[in-house]
Amino acid sequence: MNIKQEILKAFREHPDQFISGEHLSQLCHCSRTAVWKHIEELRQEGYEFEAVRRSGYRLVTAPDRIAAEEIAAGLETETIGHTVYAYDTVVTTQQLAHEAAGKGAPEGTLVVADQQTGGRGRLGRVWHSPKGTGIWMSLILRPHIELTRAPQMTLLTAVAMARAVQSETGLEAQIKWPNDILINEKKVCGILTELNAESDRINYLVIGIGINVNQQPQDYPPELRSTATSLRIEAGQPFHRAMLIQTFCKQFEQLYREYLEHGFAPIKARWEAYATTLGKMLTVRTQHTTIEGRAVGLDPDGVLVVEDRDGVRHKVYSADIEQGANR
Ligand code: BT5
Repeated sequence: MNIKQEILKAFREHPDQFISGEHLSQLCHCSRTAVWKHIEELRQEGYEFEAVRRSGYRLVTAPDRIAAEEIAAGLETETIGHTVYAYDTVVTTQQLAHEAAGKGAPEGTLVVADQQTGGRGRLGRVWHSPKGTGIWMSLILRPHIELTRAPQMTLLTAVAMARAVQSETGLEAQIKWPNDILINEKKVCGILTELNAESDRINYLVIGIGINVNQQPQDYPPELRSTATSLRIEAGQPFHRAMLIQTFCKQFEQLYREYLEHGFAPIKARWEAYATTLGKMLTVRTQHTTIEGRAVGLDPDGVLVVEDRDGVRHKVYSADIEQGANR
């Protein structure tokens, strides 16, 4: 951590409190002049401090930036989010994460951008990623799991994000199989899991996560207005994106550890608690066929099981689903 990160961390740990220049200089192992210089720099970047003689400084507001030091200050994880590459504008964080992983970026590395000009969804679809509003990030992982288990990571990520949303905003999130998070039936987050593998060994996974945080309705193109939402639209207030990233990292790390130690079963149970898909009538479109039926559950590996009108059960590994009324 550099001095600026140490300073921000100290303020995050003591919200609304004054911290003396003396104390900050001890924490950061630097002179009081250096503390003052860094606080001035932070002010230039949009942080607002109140300074009171003899009491010290108090952080009044932090800008909604997703810079690496903003994510590092107050991050409570051991690996997830410890290395962060933060950018203003990129084509897609997925590509940059693949490149970083190819060069040996460690497990838990996050690539984050303020804007994507070529954000992508599954099957070459477009992910709308306007500037300064959402979180567009890709997480690099190197799990020792079989290739066929990779889709479970999408489900795990969805649970981690649903929990993070709930704890940061109080909003109730639901998961639509396999990769959507909904609030009040509108899409607030999408997940795209990509992998690099040799024979049946995973070299690395890149989990792309796009979450709409501070968009207003007019920020969406017309074709998304009836299906997409943001945390701000749902809660009626903006949120600090770096804090949501920190909470997500913490939730993710807990679930990921549980998964590596105990397998998919505990994740499955948690996923089911958030699922909006189960028990519903669905139209399931895979690359080869369309099935209409009721979602009866996940099998132990996380594959969706759909029962059609003739009572035949189909295992659905990857598809788009449209949800209908309860049978
Ligand atoms: C997804 O695909 O939902 C996966 C989205 C992953 C985005 C992240 S952002 C960081 C990383 N870098 C990338 O380039 N991608 C990842 P899919 O299930 O195929 O859904 C795509 C569909 O969602 C589109 O066809 C639109 O209908 C809709 N959509 C696009 N942008 C949206 C947005 N911002 N909010 C809600 N819905 C959106």
